[in-house]
Amino acid sequence: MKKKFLLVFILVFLVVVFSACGTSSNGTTTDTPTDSNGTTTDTPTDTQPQTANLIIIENFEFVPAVLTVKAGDTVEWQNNDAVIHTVKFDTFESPDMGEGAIYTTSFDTPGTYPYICGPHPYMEGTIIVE
Ligand SMILES: [Cu+2]
Repeated sequence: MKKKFLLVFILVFLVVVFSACGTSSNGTTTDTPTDSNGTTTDTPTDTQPQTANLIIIENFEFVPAVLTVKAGDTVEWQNNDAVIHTVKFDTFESPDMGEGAIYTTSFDTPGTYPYICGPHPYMEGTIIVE
């Protein structure tokens, strides 16, 4: 009885020792370089109210060239070019817009409002107010 107990004890001891060796050798070889990819997503859009009616001025173009809005809506132009652009309608024109400048105006009356850029009249856009 005592001998059998001792044998079982030794067996259990050996199993524990071997399994411990096995896990330690496995655990030290696993590297996970995926952390650097997952930590770069920042969304700084919370600080500024989002305008759906945004027109980007880029490469001497209004994008989108034609924008349809609802009466009373605000429209925003953002100049991403390094040169000065303006937003020029028949009855009014924005101030000179340098790089990064934003011009905002609203449209209360339904209609079709074509516009150009003052310094570059070949730049054309249209606001359709419904
Ligand atoms: Cu221009």
